[in-house]
Amino acid sequence: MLIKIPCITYGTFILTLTDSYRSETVNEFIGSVCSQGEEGWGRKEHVAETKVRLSLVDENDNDPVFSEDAIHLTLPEDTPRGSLLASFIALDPDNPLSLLPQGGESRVRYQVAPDSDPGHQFAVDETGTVRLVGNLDRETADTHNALVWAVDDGSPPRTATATLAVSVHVDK
Ligand SMILES: [Ca+2]
Ligand SMILES: [Ca+2]
Repeated sequence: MLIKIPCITYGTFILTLTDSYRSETVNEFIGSVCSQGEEGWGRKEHVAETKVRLSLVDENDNDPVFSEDAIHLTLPEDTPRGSLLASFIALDPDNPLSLLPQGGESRVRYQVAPDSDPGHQFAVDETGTVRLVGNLDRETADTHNALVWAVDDGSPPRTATATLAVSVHVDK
């Protein structure tokens, strides 16, 4: 993208972007800077031109986004440990094409919110897959609402939350 920068006679100048560019879509500008001598544009030897390359640094201004905010399951009480229960996928809009260590980079890590799983019965791996890692006991709890966090790698990080709702029944 080429941006226009007004010519100046002499001195220093400050470049100001007057539009709100988003670095998720544009991360580099090339503009021309020129200056004219005291006699104006009539004498080419007093005209100098240089190019300025501007790179935008992405800010982490977007939360990750889950493809599904909630998954509801009904499970038998004797569901074995290690069973795959659900898969959550979250993407981060920040700087999705960049390999530079800035912004969110579209990488997220997953975590089960500790307060939502006091019995440590659910675990999520780096792909967003949730497994049962404890025993289900209908007499202790017949429903569970485990919150899955997707945390981006921005600074500071931003978080999105999805819910895995589980109803426990006795398999007869
Ligand atoms: Ca951003
Ligand atoms: Ca982000």
